[in-house]
Amino acid sequence: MIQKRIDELIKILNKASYEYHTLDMPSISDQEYDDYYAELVKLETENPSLVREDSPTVRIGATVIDGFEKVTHERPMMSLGDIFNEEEIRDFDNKVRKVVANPTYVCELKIDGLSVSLLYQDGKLIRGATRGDGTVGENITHNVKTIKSVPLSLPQDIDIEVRGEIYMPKSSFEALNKERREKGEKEFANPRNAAAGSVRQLDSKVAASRNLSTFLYHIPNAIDYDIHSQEECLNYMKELTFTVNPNIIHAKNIEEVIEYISYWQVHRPELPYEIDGVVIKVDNLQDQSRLGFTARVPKWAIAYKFPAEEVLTQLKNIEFCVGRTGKITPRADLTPVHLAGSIISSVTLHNEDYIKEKDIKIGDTISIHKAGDVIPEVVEVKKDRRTGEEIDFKMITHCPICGTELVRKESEAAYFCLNPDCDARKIEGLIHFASRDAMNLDGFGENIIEDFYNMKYLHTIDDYYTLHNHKESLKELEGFGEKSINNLLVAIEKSKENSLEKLLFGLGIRHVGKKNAVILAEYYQSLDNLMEATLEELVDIPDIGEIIAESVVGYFAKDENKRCIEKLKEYGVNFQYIGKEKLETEEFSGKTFVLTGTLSIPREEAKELIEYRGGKVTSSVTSKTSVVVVGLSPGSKYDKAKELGVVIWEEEEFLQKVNYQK
Ligand code: 0OX
Repeated sequence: MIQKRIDELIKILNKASYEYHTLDMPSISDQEYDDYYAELVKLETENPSLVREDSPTVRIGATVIDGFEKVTHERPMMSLGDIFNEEEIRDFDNKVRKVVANPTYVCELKIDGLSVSLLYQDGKLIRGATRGDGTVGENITHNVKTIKSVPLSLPQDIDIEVRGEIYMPKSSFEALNKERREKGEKEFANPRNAAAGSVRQLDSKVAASRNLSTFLYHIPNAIDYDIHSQEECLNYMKELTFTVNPNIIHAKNIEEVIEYISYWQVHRPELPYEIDGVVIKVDNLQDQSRLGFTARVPKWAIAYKFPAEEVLTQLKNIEFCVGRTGKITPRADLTPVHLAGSIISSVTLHNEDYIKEKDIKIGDTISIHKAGDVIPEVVEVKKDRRTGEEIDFKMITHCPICGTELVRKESEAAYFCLNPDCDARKIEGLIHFASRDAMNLDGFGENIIEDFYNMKYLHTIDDYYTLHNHKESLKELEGFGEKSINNLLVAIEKSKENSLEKLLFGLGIRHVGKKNAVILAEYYQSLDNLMEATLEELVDIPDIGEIIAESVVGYFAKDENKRCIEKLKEYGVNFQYIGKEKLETEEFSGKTFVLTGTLSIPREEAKELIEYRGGKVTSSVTSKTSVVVVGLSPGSKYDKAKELGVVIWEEEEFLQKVNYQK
């Protein structure tokens, strides 16, 4: 009689728990649940011999173990290979296609938790285990039983192993850290660490209090259950009352996979749990078997990882770069790491003061992030990782290229090589002249310029315009043919028509950046006029201060610069301000834009496309922002835009509006 009532109560409570935690569709009220639960507790307390293993009362976590027992997985728990970009996604598809004619894929969100194996015998949960090294894991049954979305018994009395992820929802993670902060306890770095820390507790009360959850995605021997595809496998797990992630899709081809990834890259912040990528799986199980495994990972599945926004790496060395102005910039050589969509192997350390302030040493582990979404920057040194082997930074005293003693000017943090004949300075000056915002000499990369410099074809900027005289010799160079030389010469010819501000910026006058070059070009209209400008006249121009004015006058006073400009004129380089015709459009004119995330075109180019149409680009999102253009992996600006209700254009939409042809 009592046993019957206990059975009834367990059935009601487990069903209610399933509806609440797995289906998200409760059918009884919390009060009703609590009443049934209280009744069950009372009956079990009075009749301890009648307590069932799958009673929801085990979830309170009353078990304390004295150590983690090792368990050997019957089939190894595989990990996944990682990929990071579209090219690698297509490579994966191509490799699959070599074995499978028309593969279709299942795309799953890659839950950032810890893998778990759940073992059921006669429909009852008998063991929960961590992945461990893939072969041997740890028995965490006592903790797994406290997780409300894990069924303690199944609707069928079967023997089965299912695998998936234990995770901590973002909201529980925030609440847990708040509580720990208030108690003065160390906070968890992320939800994954918090989840892992929770299941590695001997006392299951801790795990019970942590509000962990699960998504299941794998049956290792699915074939034995007459399952033929990953999709069927997921459906079968749903039938067995496991929680399966609701955002999984079946993709007909790799294009649909890429679309799914792009979507979740943007919408990831809206999820109540952390994901770190997307898992792509060949759907058909027979195809999976044909593809097989490498030593470590399946060949039929792969993890596309979202670009990390902050990563750790090791600072291997500090080198010194000499800029065109002679400025010496220390640069850190890093162990290459993936960060926000690209591989980073170096980061600027700006100057000596910066290094001292951040207490950076050679050999340190540092965290880096992308400042303004583009340029990588050091966040901090992980001092707790120091071994004592790190080497103190020491600023150099002489130019690493020409050996001239460096000078630290008053009021400047940087050191300078003041030797005007320093090779490094000259090469940097030539590179600057050819750059996109200057004369835009398409095809002139840093290596070509350095080679031409070393071969003495290119020493000063006017030499670009006599390169055609060396065409025959250049053609002999390794890696060059008639076509590539012609392309370079065409780019040079084309540059002769540039508007004055590009030339002015390209001259590399100190303090005359892109913006000041436009101001001066607009004001003076021609280089000849500007060359005659006096200090007094220049400082009268709004936005032109004394330092800039002095630098301009000083530059044109030098004979070598005058000679160079004369030659440019002789070679037919345009000295007049042409300006840009503007194409004002309603969608852009007078509007303020913010760019965020990784765009497929250079940011500068996107900015120009907007400005050309009469829009303005600013760096932060406010209520005055008209449109936010989002690329891949947008950061906080995207969240802010949504919060303020600012119009959001995905990059594709933006490119369509500006008629951009890739
Ligand atoms: C995840 C996740 C991890 C099983 C077969 C190959 C690897 N973190 O969300 N792993 C797998 O698949 C395993 N799928 C996932 N969705």
